[in-house]
Amino acid sequence: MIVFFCIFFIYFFVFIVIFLVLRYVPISNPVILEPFPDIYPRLDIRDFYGNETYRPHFDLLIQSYQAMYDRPHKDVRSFYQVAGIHGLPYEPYDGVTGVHEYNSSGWGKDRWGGYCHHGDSIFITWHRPYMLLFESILVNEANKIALQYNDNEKGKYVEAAKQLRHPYLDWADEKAIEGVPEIFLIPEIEINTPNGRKKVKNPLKSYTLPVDLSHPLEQGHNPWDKPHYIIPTSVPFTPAGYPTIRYPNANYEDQNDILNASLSVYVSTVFRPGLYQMFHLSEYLPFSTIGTDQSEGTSVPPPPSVFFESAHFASIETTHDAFHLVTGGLGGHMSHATTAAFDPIFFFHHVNIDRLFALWQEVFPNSWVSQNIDALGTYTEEMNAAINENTDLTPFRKTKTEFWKSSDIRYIEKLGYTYPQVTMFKGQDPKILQEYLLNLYKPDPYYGLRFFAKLTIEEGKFIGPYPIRVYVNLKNATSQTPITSPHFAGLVAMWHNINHFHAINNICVIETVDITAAMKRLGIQIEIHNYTQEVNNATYLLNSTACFDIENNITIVPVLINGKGISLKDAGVNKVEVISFEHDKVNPNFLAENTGQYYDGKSF
Ligand SMILES: *[C@@H]1O[C@H](CO)[C@@H](O)[C@H](O)[C@H]1NC(C)=O
Ligand SMILES: *[C@@H]1O[C@H](CO)[C@@H](O)[C@H](O)[C@H]1NC(C)=O
Ligand SMILES: *[C@@H]1O[C@H](CO)[C@@H](O)[C@H](O)[C@H]1NC(C)=O
Ligand SMILES: *[C@@H]1O[C@H](CO)[C@@H](O)[C@H](O)[C@H]1NC(C)=O
Ligand SMILES: *[C@@H]1O[C@H](CO)[C@@H](O)[C@H](O)[C@H]1NC(C)=O
Ligand SMILES: *[C@@H]1O[C@H](CO)[C@@H](O)[C@H](O)[C@H]1NC(C)=O
Ligand SMILES: *[C@@H]1O[C@H](CO)[C@@H](O)[C@H](O)[C@H]1NC(C)=O
Ligand SMILES: *[C@@H]1O[C@H](CO)[C@@H](O)[C@H](O)[C@H]1NC(C)=O
Ligand SMILES: [Cu+2]
Repeated sequence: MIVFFCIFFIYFFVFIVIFLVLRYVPISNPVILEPFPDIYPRLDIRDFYGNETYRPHFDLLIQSYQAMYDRPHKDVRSFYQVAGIHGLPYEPYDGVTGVHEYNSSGWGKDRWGGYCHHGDSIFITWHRPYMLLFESILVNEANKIALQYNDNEKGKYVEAAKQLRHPYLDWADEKAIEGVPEIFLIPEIEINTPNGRKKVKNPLKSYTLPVDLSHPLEQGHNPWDKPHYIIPTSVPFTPAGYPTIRYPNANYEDQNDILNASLSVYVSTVFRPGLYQMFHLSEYLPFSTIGTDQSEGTSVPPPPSVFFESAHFASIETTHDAFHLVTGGLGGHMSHATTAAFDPIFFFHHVNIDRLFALWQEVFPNSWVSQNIDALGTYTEEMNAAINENTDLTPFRKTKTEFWKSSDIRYIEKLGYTYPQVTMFKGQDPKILQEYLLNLYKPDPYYGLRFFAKLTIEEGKFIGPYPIRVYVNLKNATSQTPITSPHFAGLVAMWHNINHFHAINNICVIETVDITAAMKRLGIQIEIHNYTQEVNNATYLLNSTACFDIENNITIVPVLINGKGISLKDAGVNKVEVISFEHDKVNPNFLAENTGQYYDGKSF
């Protein structure tokens, strides 16, 4: 008996030791993310798809996506695993675990359960190695597929695979007004494969889940309840065998007409004005993230000379958020941070975000990641952890024992890719690129002043996602008022505040909506005030009658993703202010920094 117990304990002890060793020793063959040996550009999907020059590259892109889809879902190089890094299923990627044990009931409730960063200073840098990981796995597939072509085509395809970089979707291009490019919408596509020309299933339209994603909801709210699917406002449940979707109807089908129509409105009211504002911001934090701690506290407007950065123009993150919302719609995967990465359009969106980041870096080469707090936590990061450029960007391994850090990924050429506009302006005065970009994304119309509504919104007051719409001179605007109304000026997308945010207090999103185009449409007269003469030097307010008062002229309408309205208080809207800037007299593409003027502010 004693002998039996001894043997039992020895076995038990050995088991425990093996268990502990396995946990702390790196797994034997981890995915090491390596830069490409040569630099090639990531191209605009519209040029890429339409251009004969890139036909072989495109053939490879499609087949490589499919190859990632076809890998077993436990394979770290499968689409499922790589997409699963971002949010759900809150499981370790490639053995990278965090400070906590996996707890399926705890993750994603009290803290964020994915690896991705949002609302903090490494939002934009974390997604850089993420895109590179996806792209390098994709190009690896392309290299293998290229070798399968017969000899008279092989050379061409091998070269194309070497040059292949993941294309981007520029959703602020004027062409986006026409809708989402058809390559993301059509169910089938004809390509040249190693076995000749073929019609294949289009992998850029959707990805079909190999296992259940999320958990079943109440009866009626699950895709299998079609044709009477009641679309949930919460994270959708996607059973194995069901595809990702955008604006689903009761039959669980995409509604591309609604997608196109919504995108069209967002391009001119949110995306172009958003990028235009963003390329004015020289400071890293206001540029990069929505997350600002505390509401600004003071109700006294700052003097015109220091107004510019504190206006907190649209950050790249808020404009990014709006694209998620407008592509997913109610019940679509892109609408939720937890599920977004399973829709293939996510990668075209985030490569575009990376491009905008790279362009912004060229314009402001001395600005870089600053210290910040990760209020949400991630799969590996504690909530409220201090983060900076040396924070590990998990789960992206640089070597067997180290992770990539923001400071490693500052220069894209060192990673083996670039973007056409980065190359075009290399070595020139950054002002020239800035002017080019401001001209490219300049919002209409174009005259002396631009007016902005600045919103301060308390994060976590409400479980999103939800847009907060801004209407001009339409006091009775409600959630029913269409965004095609001439009074609709723009919106702030509250995207990433999912249910884990309740723990957070006093974190405010401060964003600025350009209301100039709506004012122009409505024929509102715009006076230019000479701020040096007419501003009261004690209050910084105009001594003349302000041409705007919020009570009468600005209506803020928070709308649930299912179209229902909620009150300003419930939506966390704390404050609205109206400000203006003058266009530069010499170069009207720029807003002149020291011309900021404050009209009115109202707290709710
Ligand atoms: C196709 O791409 C090539 C190489 O980038 C470019 O020179 C050409 O103008 C493009 N053609 C069209 C029709 O866009
Ligand atoms: C998992 O998380 C939940 C919610 O935070 C908690 O109540 C529970 O005790 C946790 N379970 C374990 C095994 O840690
Ligand atoms: C959406 O827009 C794209 C690009 O203009 C177009 O090709 C497609 O046919 C449109 N689809 C629908 C359903 O409107
Ligand atoms: C709102 O006001 C406009 C004019 O200001 C009017 O045309 C419209 O009928 C009103 N709508 C509602 C729902 O009251
Ligand atoms: C504004 O007023 C200042 C000071 O009086 C004056 O120097 C400047 O020329 C004025 N600017 C314009 C555009 O009138
Ligand atoms: C405010 O100060 C500026 C410069 O300091 C001066 O030119 C202007 O006259 C002052 N305005 C008033 C209303 O006192
Ligand atoms: C504003 O103040 C300036 C300087 O004090 C004065 O010249 C001007 O007439 C005032 N404007 C109005 C509309 O009161
Ligand atoms: C603001 O609203 C008031 C009341 O409806 C109106 O008289 C005024 O013209 C509006 N101001 C602007 C700038 O449109
Ligand atoms: Cu995103």
